[in-house]
Amino acid sequence: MLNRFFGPRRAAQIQRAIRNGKITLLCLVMTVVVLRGMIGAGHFGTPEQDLGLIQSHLGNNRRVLEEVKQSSSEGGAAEKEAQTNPNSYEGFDINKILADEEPEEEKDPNKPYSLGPTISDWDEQRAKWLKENPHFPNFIRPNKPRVLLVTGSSPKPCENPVGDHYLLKSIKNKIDYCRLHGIEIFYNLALLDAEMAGFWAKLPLIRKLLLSHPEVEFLWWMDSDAMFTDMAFELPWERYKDYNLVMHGWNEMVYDQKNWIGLNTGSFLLRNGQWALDILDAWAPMGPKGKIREEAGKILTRELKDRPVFEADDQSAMVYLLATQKDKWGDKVYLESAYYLHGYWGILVDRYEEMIENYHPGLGDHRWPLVTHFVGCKPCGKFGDYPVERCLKQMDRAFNFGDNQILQMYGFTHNSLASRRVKRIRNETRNPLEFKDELGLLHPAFKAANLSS
Ligand SMILES: [Mn+2]
Repeated sequence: MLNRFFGPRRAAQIQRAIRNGKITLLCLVMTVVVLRGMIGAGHFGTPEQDLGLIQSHLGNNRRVLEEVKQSSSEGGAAEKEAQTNPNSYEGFDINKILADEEPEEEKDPNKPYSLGPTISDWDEQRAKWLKENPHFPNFIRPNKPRVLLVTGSSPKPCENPVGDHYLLKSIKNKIDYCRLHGIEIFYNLALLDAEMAGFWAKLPLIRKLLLSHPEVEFLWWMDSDAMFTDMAFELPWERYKDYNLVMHGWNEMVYDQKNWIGLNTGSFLLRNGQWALDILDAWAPMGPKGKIREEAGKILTRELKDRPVFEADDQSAMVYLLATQKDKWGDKVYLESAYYLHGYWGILVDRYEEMIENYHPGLGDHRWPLVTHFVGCKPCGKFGDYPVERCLKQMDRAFNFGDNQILQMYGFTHNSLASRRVKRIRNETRNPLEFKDELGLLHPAFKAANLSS
């Protein structure tokens, strides 16, 4: 029988496979299914005959076989079936399983917005907790604070499915950096406070995490549209020992010019403490969506340099807060410009090849930027400020540029910055532990559990 359907050579192979056991046979099932899909049924007998043959050797794999049976309909009906078969993803509409959002409860417009109950003794509460929980120290070593990187995206799927793929690349990129640097990571997909949707959603989230994790010394907020492009750069923690908020920016642009791009809130550090709760409270009032946010947007556009007309955003509000209350906050805010805690993609992405040619990871600045931030690209939204093709192409390049530093640890690299494919950069060895990776990222000193020095 086997000879008739498969030819003598294949029949012999099949008989050997049967002897080798069920696992091998399961692989064969797949092969048969794929071949039949490619060449067309009938050539190997009817589906029932194939299945009968296979089934007789495979008692307990009925489920797999039944699925195979279901998906093996013949001829021109295949396309139509892809649309109607409940097992096919082709014709499925995601909105079927996403429950409609309930209408929001009306808020009293006279009640001032608040992020939560007033807390004024957080430093004391936190100090007591740290004393009682010595196994959760807020410093891993001297000058190595415990850091929680926080990022997230909308609870809904992206407007275009490709956007979700870029979110995946972006979180993979952050997981890599955080693993290498001993940083914890939190990905948020929930809108904790409906009033603070959009760029303001980070505020209630940050407050919640600071209060729930007293062991965290610094919270590092990073937008989903920002990626690490220098995997070897460790932040200069010592420099920030007397500061509570670190953002990329320039003092003159914020305090003198009141320029709305004098700092960037897409990647910043906030030290856990009473000061953080206070500045969050001072930052939040322009956030509630609707009339408040719209009216606040008008003030910000009027008061800040070069700001376009649009509703209040968290970044403009921070510039406005610092510029108008410098005495209150300024001495604890560090505006960093010595390296790219945030780096605007427009001035970086076309220089990656030049950087590879002349420099090396670990510098963090214009020679090898720590972060490339795709401000204005909005890959998950409907409409950005730049051509989609340029955004996605450059996001791929930034991802691969950073990913090459991960792959080199394992002996691979992307074929080019535009390529998903990878190639080997060295041969396998029989003594894998003798190998030291180029950047020392397999066992970097900044990740070591204990430094003797
Ligand atoms: Mn952003």
